[in-house]
Amino acid sequence: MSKKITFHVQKGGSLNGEARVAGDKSMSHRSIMLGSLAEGTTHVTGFLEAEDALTTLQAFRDMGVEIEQNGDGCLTIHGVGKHGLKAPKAPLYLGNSGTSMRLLSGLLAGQAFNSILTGDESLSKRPMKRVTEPLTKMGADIKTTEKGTSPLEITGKSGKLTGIDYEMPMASAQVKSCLLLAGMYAQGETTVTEPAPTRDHTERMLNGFGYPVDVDKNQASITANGKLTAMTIDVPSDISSAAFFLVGASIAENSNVLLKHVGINPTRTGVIDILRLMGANIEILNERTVGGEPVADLRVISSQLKGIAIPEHLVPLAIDEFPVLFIAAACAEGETRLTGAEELRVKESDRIQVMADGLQILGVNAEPTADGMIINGGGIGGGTVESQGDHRIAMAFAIAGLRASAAITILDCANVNTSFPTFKKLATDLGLQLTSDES
Ligand code: SPQ
Repeated sequence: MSKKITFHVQKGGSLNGEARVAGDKSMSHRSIMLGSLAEGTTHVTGFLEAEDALTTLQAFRDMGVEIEQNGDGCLTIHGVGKHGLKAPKAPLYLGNSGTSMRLLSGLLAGQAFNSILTGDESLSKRPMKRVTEPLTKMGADIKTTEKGTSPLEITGKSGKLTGIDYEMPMASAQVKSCLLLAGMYAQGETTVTEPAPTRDHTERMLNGFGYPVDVDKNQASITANGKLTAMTIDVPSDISSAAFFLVGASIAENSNVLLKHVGINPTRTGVIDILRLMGANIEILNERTVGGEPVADLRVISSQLKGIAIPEHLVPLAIDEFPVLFIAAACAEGETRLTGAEELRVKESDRIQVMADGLQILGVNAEPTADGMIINGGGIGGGTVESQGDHRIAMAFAIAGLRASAAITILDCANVNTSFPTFKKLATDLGLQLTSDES
């Protein structure tokens, strides 16, 4: 049986000092995938050595790729080329990681071997038809459960996929990336149109590896005519992990935190825009470009936040930050209203319902809606809340302790290790009064 971790956070305190948070999870996954398909040896620094990205790493080892872990986020990937993957001997287990499963389904659909993708309880409930339906239109053969969930049984259709022109019904970087990876093995062109901008790390990294992807407004197109040439990748810190401290230092009195080397790709910075609209004091310092991705240091100082109607165009640009943004809203003056965020219901947990349940236990006036939440700020009380095994919810409620009127206990926190294993250490070093126990 896997161990259960409980977080205990004392009320109050402030956050002060400097931190470099964990490497970007989305880019870490993609560095393994594209580095494996490249010709030559790819060196990665800043790789996120956390469970999600490590399941991707293991999956590629299981498909015959030699990957050296040299410690401290440094990897050497001995690429096997676009057609060099080998059949895995057993089903590929992808743990809690939606990104691994959805991107791999596209990549594996066009291989010369069959594969099976499985995951943990949470991943086994997440919708996969959003990828299997368009892949089927391309000629892929993928079986899901009747509910459209994993395990995914993929019959490799090497040389038999055909490009499509696909308009995504939802703004999803995972669906877009899945189809672009399948398009690398399809006859003709594959074009994906997104209803709103989503993270573009796949497109940027493919171009970095020398594989042509055409991006025109909200469309990305790819063909099978290309190859990946090994490169060096410096993965910046994950803005989704930095977000806990952007909110924490904003809501806690007398706080002043400098977050170093954070990725500020414009498809990821919605959290900064939303917090600034709420009155947060966040400075973007020392902007630079590292390996084709914009990076900066972020200084955040305490401020009294105010409630806002969150502009819908910012929702996909901050999609993973809403659990902690709900904590910011609970500490803000007045009403915060989120709409257009129904995608939150199909993440590692139903992030609208689970956050609303926890906030209500803590005495916050939070009303879940079909596509968002209405929160009337006015302070946070103490109590015991469930994270439902969702890493981002566990960390969001830990941050809530900074403004709570009593201690908060958070259940089922082991999955913090999927994205941010150093969270507890960094948070306590900065001043959060957080302890944990295991059972
Ligand atoms: O990998 P997973 O489990 O789907 O992770 C999450 C997260 O909170 O860490 C979502 F729950 O991030 C996704 C993100 O929500 C990572 C991602 C990517 O790397 O492409 C894209 C987003 O998902 P989607 O479905 O909106 O494309």
